[in-house]
Amino acid sequence: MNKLNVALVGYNFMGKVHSHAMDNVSFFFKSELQPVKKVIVGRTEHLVKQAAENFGWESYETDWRKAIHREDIDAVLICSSTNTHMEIAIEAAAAGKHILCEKPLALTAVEAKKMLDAAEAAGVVHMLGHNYRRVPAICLAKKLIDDGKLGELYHFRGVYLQDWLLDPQFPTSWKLDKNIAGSGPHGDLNAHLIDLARYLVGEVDQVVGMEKTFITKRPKVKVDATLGADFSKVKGDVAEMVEVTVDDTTSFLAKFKNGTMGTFEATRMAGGRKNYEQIEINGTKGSLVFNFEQMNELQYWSKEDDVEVQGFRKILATEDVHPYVHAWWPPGHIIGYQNTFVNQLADFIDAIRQNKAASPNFYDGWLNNQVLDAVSRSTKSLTWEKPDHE
Ligand code: SOE
Repeated sequence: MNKLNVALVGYNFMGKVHSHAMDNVSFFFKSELQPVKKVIVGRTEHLVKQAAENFGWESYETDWRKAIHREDIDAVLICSSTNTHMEIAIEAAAAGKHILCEKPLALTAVEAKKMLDAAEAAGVVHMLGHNYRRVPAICLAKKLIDDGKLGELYHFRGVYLQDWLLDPQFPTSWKLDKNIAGSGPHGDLNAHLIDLARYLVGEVDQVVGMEKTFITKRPKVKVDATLGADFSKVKGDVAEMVEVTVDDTTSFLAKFKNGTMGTFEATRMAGGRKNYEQIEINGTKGSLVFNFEQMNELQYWSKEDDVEVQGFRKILATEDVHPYVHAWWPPGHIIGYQNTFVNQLADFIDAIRQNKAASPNFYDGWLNNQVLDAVSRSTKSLTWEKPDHE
């Protein structure tokens, strides 16, 4: 059994879910290449030390450069804030390490292109962490579309709704700082919708959008409060009020190159919506609906069904014929959020083992960043913008 020695940069939510994937991938996906949790990286020593213990990493490091330049490291998982992605990825590529980077790839398309160029020049495997492509129901949607079951596509309708910022007293965090995150739910959530749209429908030609920050100042507290933080514990600990420099919501219209019309909406202010990522695609012959809150299901309507029984049918993507399912449980036994990261890691390892391109990769990340940037430009120019203007 060959070993793939891994360094993980970041130890919060994404660091945790990628650590979980590292623990489980070899158990469920048999491969000649077995990943090893060598070193986890974070700036704050006592926290990264704790994370190393909790998540079972062999060692920890407070300087990412030291970790990625270690001779024994083969691959780097980048799960730190968006503003750090470019520097780490470029240096990791130059050091010959394979890279799996969280989304959005970079703060801007210009940065993303530099990452792509560096990874291609070094000849390393590069992958972008859009885990929702690894949901069996989404893979099934892709197959149905590719098989022509929807006919010519008319509409893509995507919403990604969360509500964790609804309370104006919810503290600020790096995710609300434009210099660190690039944007708010636009880069955090629309990036996922754009990825699914590019995967299922095709390339985006033009966009026009609007964005708004409803709560312009939020309390700064001594701990970083992001999704999942126990707000009740940090509420009394306010140091000062600081400006929110990202959007609370961004919506946009898109025209795809193949003529499909798209609408997108991402927000953290939709009360009652937790991780409501829903896409609907309508074509000449059929329609599909997927919602991550019921991630094992795909709704399919076919115009070719007898009229008297026509209606959306709920397909459970839990059978051996559906991608990834064979690796998990017997048919009908559902999977969850964390499993998508295991599936993703299995594909990353496979790409390394076979020395082939991963998908989505930094090229996809570059195109995704272009769409994000074009939408942001259009919110200022108040006109249609083309993603390929960077
Ligand atoms: C927070 O909004 C977040 O964790 C995103 O960063 C993830 O990409 C998304 O999958 C769930 O929500």
